[in-house]
Amino acid sequence: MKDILYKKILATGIMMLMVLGAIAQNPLIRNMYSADPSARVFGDSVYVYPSHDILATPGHGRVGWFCMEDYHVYASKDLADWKDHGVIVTQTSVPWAKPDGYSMWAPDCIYRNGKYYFYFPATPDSIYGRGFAIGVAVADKPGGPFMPQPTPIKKVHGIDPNVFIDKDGQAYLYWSQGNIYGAKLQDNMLELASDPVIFQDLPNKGLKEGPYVFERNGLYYLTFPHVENKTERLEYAIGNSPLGPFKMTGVIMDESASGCWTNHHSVIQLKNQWYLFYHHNDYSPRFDKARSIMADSLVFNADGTIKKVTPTLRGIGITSAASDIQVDRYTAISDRGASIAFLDTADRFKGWKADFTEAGAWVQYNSVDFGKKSFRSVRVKVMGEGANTLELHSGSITGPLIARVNTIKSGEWNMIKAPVSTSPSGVQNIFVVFRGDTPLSVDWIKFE
Ligand code: FUB
Repeated sequence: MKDILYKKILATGIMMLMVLGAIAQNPLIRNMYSADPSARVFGDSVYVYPSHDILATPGHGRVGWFCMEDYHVYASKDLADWKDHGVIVTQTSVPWAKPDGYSMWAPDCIYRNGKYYFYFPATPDSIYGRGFAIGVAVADKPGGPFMPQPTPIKKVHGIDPNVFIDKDGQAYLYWSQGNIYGAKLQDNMLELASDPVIFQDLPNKGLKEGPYVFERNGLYYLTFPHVENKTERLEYAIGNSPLGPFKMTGVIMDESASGCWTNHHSVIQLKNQWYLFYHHNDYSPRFDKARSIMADSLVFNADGTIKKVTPTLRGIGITSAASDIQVDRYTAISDRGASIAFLDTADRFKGWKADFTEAGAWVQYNSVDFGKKSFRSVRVKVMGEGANTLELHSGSITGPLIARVNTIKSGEWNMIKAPVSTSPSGVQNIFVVFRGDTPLSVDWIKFE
């Protein structure tokens, strides 16, 4: 009986995890905080191994500081549906870590010879020294279960492990502790095969951490967060080999507008597109140790340099026209008369709404998939102080009219249905244009 109950609870849990999918916008994780995303392409899926920020309470971590006790892993085949595969490592399951360290900072994971190696920092038991040590947990599948090794990696003290395997099969471990370090890994992936080197020629002033190395067209990119001014921005250096020397080349992402002190990232290529995964504190604007992971496209110039990435709430997934299209997570917005605000400041995980105040204001939302079928109507979730009109266009503000929606005066959210005049096909950028004169809030739109 107990068994049946347990199975039912497990099945419900799994169902709930599946329901968390269908996101397709930033932040990628919407029911908890997440940071330091290490994204990897394993088979036909992208797996993301982030840190898991929680809020410290007296006796559980240091109040007002980073607080992390476990790791989850998320996976997606289409960059739109992200599924939580659950907890893979906890501070109490690591033999060498302090069980109440709450310091499971930025991790990484890599595949080699049929096994998945998950690298993570934590506060070790005092016999392994002070500060941070880095350990490994090993699994047969990218979603775990991961088995932590009994001891941390020898000669490695610091945070933010990153692993890179070169074309010749040699694996390298990178980490940070003020400076950025690198060393060869043995074939077993559990021990160093060379003495650590400190990368020179990187900025001397301002904290550097979170190294992430990748190779493209024979160039080796050492990318890392660095405090050039007040908070971290993502920078990169290029070299001809995995251990450098690396020459400072540029900035991948500027400091966050919200003032989040940290950023931490990873870079992947999926099919022909490159992506940058990073974090900001969108769900927690007043406390930057409660962060959320994001992803945006990354583009290279012909000479191999990287174009600066602008963070967006739109993110990277294609959104089905038949799902809730959260237009507040826009691609672009008019200079005046349109803005976004939290739906509920007491529960920011509920997300945002788009507020329109001036006729002609608009938001652009890219990559909506209308497929091949013809949509007949659109539903819009709105609330407004008067009757207004919204126009939905495809391609541009003056592009083909998809629908005209007449809203009603109401202090509560209403679902307004309107006929579709021209149903677009394929993947389209849509524009929501406000044609009213009293404030109107829009939560989402959905085609039927
Ligand atoms: O998440 C804790 C620490 O903040 C990471 O290890 C750093 O890279 C920074 O993101």
